Amino acid sequence: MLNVVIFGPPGSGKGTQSERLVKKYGLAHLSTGDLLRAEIAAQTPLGMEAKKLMDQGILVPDEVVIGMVDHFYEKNKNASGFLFDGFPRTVAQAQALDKLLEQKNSGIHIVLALEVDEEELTKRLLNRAKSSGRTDDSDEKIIRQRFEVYKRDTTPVADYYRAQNKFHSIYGMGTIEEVFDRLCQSIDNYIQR
Ligand code: B4P
Repeated sequence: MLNVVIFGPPGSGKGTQSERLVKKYGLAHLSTGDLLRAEIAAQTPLGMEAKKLMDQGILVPDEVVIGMVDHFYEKNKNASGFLFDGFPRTVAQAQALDKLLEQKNSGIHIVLALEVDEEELTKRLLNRAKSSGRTDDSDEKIIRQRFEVYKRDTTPVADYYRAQNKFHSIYGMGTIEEVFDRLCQSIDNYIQR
């Protein structure tokens, strides 16, 4: 079993790279952003509540996200491994994930953190807004708010995994293929060690 976390600020390429990584390594793709957007599209009460927060660039409450992750994990429990994309985003989520995996006699093996500067992140998000229609991408003020939330709530997650010796920093600038190659190199090194 291989359980990977892909980590990084908004627009760093987590979703983009995850799509490729799950194909190459045969992993189940758990994207909390995609799960939340599916709830919004289905107009569920959870989705309606989440939309209000996401449109402001704020995180959805931990208990809501953890509940969704539990459900996804149960549905895919026979998978040969998971790629966690955009989750965990807080230390409480990281602790809940460790607990969930522990119950299944498993754990996180490797955390890959994409490093991209803010100017490039803003460019990518504004560019995505043109085709995705995502409200959280279209306004620079909301984008800045997402960066602030990331620094305040999500960067402590990096220390959480550093303390477990699982954290790997990956240079996330350059083409999608170049970044993909760097990610694969880290995973392959882990598998072969
Ligand atoms: P997410 O859906 O997780 O997404 P993201 O952080 O916006 O983007 P990602 O890093 O995946 O970027 P992508 O590859 O698409 O989160 C959205 C919101 O959901 C959060 O703000 C929060 O409110 C909520 N949420 C999600 N998970 C949560 C959790 N666990 N707890 C609480 N709340 C949660 O790349 C962006 C763009 O860049 C794309 O257009 C892509 O084509 C482009 N791109 C990618 N790599 C590139 C490269 N190398 N060069 C040029 N362009 C590139």
